Amino acid sequence: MRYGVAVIGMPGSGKTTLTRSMADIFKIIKRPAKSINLDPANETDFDFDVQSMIQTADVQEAFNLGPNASLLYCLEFLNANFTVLSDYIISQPDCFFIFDLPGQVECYAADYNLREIMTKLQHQLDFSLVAVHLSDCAMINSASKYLQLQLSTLSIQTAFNLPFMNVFNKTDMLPHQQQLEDVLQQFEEELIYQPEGELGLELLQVLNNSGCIESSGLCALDSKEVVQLINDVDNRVGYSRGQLGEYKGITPAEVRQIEDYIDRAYQ
Ligand SMILES: Nc1nc2c(ncn2[C@@H]2O[C@H](COP(=O)(O)OP(=O)(O)OP(=O)(O)O)[C@@H](O)[C@H]2O)c(=O)[nH]1
Ligand SMILES: [Mg+2]
Repeated sequence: MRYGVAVIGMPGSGKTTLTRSMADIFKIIKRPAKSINLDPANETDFDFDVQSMIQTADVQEAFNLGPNASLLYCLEFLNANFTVLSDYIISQPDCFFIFDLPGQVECYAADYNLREIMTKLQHQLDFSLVAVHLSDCAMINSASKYLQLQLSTLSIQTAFNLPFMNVFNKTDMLPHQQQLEDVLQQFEEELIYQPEGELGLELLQVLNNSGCIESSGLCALDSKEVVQLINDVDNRVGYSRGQLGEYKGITPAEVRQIEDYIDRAYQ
């Protein structure tokens, strides 16, 4: 069994920041981990980068395509050449994998390649995966935006055949240090006053009853919050600390130090 987390979400929501924060914490807690960039338009500096296979700029030029169509082309190419990715993963035994995925909704709503790639990871490489879906708190400034965002998240969730964690990132950007729950509650109450009030409320009820859009908050720049997220991810994928042999060859005092570091995230 292999373990990993797929970080998805809208452009600019903090996927790459979270990928890096998790990789940094894995170093501190001595968990062997690899970061995999599956976004052909991302920055570089990953252990495996899809841009070593194909680049959106080249595709745009070669086929005279726009940025979105060339992104979809790259994902199709990656899917067709999945063995390049799988060979890399197989060459890295006993590692936890963090996948940084593209943010454009087209990749999920109107295309099947990312879903197929995730399914291949599960079925061909025996991955236990969870999707962490990020939304940007700063983007939800009205009740109707909130509803829109939750519906779009639901559509992405249904496009993926994976356990799903819906996370509002950048909680440090909430105005006047408000709590996320209060902000979301306020939007839910405000929905009644929207022109499409009844429809909005009914949609919200469907979302709540389905239980699939349970949200939590995060600041991807705060290491304590990222440690807590990692613990939630571990629970969702069924990973127990130490399982990848991260505590082998270190002294009991060093193990204690790591446990203390993790415990401090909850204080
Ligand atoms: N204040 C704050 N800024 C954040 C947080 N997470 C990410 N950012 C910032 O948000 C910006 C976008 O972050 P990225 O990690 O590049 O977002 P992304 O989702 O990878 O973006 P794309 O790959 O372009 O879709 C950067 O300036 C980050 O520093 C957070 O929790 N709080
Ligand atoms: Mg990114």
